[in-house]
Amino acid sequence: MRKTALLITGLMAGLLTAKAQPGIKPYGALPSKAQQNWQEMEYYMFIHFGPNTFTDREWGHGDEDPQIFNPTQLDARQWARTAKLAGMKAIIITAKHHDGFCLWPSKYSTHTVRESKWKDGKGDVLRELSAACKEYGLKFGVYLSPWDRNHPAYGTPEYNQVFSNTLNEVLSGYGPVFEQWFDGANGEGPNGRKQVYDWPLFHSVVYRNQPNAIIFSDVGPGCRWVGNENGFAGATNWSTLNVKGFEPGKNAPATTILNRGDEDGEQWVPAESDVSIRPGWFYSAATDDKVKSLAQLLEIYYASVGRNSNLLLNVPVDRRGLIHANDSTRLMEFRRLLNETFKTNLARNAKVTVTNIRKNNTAVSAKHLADGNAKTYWATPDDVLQAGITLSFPKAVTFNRLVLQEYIPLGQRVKAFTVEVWENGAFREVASETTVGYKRILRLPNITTTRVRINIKDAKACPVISEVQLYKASDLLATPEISRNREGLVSIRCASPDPELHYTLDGSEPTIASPKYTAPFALPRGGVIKVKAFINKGKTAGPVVTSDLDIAPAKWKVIYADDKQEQADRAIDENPGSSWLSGAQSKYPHELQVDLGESLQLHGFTYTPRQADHGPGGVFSKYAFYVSTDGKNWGEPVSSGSFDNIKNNPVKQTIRFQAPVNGRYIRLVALEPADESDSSAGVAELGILTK
Ligand code: FUL
Ligand code: CA
Repeated sequence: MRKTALLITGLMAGLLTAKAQPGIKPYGALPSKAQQNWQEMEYYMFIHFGPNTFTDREWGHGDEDPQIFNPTQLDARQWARTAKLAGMKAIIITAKHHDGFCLWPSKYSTHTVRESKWKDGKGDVLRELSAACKEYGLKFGVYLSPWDRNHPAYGTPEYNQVFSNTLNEVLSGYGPVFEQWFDGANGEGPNGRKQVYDWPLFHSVVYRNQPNAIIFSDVGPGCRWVGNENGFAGATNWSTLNVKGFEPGKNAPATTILNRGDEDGEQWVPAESDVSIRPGWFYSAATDDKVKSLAQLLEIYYASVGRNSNLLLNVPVDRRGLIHANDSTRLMEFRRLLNETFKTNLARNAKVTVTNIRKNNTAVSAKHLADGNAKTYWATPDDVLQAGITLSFPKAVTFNRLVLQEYIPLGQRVKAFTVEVWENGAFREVASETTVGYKRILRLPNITTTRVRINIKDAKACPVISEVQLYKASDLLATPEISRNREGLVSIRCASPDPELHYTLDGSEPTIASPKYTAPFALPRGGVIKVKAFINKGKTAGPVVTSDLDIAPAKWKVIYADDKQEQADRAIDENPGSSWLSGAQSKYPHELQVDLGESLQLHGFTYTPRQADHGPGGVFSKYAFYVSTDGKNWGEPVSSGSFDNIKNNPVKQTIRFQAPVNGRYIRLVALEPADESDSSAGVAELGILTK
């Protein structure tokens, strides 16, 4: 009875609203309910784990002995606990990477945990992880690579059915899956052929089993790759994308488009930024001291979550089957910092006024802008595309972070906005930006003011804004940076005001009692430098920064470059910010020959590719490396092969030889570009390993 009465009142209210309150017409492509929920997750964990963990590779060949997969203490609950404490909302695991190895005992493969040593072949990583996620209240997602370097059927039409059976097995066997991560990579299989993927078939298997799953790929349909593996979305970032005529992989839109989306794009395909907490996607003991610093993680956070993108942060599990303490410690520091930063929303105390308001619509109110609730909003009349929001404070506040949110169920609308603050009787502009989307966070210097004004300068349709928030983040103790010049002089720099830098050269962790850095010092023969920044008389310390240096290139000389010889020196100037690049007219192969000025025992070499900020091109994926005693007779290569995943993740490559070789001359030949259409080869730094 009471229920009915309530229902009737509700209905009547609904009718009244419908009459008196002109609704806001949705604009453009819209998110589904599943996409809205997904967007609110913001931050979750990626886990790369498999045979590569045991072989120190990024891309396994698929011919690895499955017996090598043998984690000694695998504990998926530790992964889930870590993710939970880190404030992440889910875990996505590489159920099958390019090597084809299945982390569950698949019926459709003979290269799985069943064939491994782990738990005598009775284990199932997906079973353990999906249960652990459930226990810790996390969502569970799977990465499955259609590219399979193991499966004998790969490269034949039959494989599409095999892959969809495999998918079906995963998506029907482990409970709800919130995201299906499809890697677009399409390389050769064991028979040397590539596969023509049947995407419509794969998608139908996903939706049949998991109707609410978000499908990730270069072109969605659920969410899209952000165009790089650095975790950086575009400052302008539309959640809409033109997808017609595009496919994941080779036929994907340009990475620059993926990075910012398409204004008025045909479909709602929001960005997901994927990045690893270490240089590579898979665990390697060699990167234990290369876990990203707090400062780097913050850059990533503000460039992803702060730019209308979700953040998928990879935390690779180690050979024990555990998340390494270096990674989990950093994740906890990061969580603490984010919690502190976003604890007190200063806008809650503001009086909010707006220049325009949608009339006769009680759902819309200026108050909703600062109520801390992203489901309530303010909007202008249909024909008003420019409007201002002012937050006024009874007493001056100091802030340095501004959060803006659009109410995305009605579409993404804002094209341009500025932020102004009241100072000495006038408004001063402190930011001029473009898109907002689900969430935009601006980092500003510390500003003390009684009034903050946001001017929406342009929008696709009447702006619908759900939140304006202000925060004050504390200053972060900056991370020291170690660099060495060509002559071997080491400098340590740190941005934050006057930290004391203490360092060690014996591999131990620096304390306030370790030598204090005051001026550059010589380390021409290399060594391990560890540095830590201290403030407050040593009471506060930053993280340890390690640099493992080999012999400095003081005596080195380029004796031959196939092109642009005059710039070849940049490849051996100990400065990764400068690079040698062969001309655009030139053709592969390309090469550099270097005289080391002395005969040395060489254990390997390093190649730092040109970074995107040097300009496009020059990254190569296939190489041959030679060593010679006279610089004339080179013989057979000491090492040749490919740099895995270097196109998308162009980090420094370290190649160790099978056995050490003596010589005075080295020769690096670039055999194939990472990007088929690129004819030039570049080297930011070429280095050697003498240990
Ligand atoms: C890429 C892969 O090739 C990498 O190995 C890694 O899995 C990354 C997340 O996606 O396409
Ligand atoms: Ca350089």
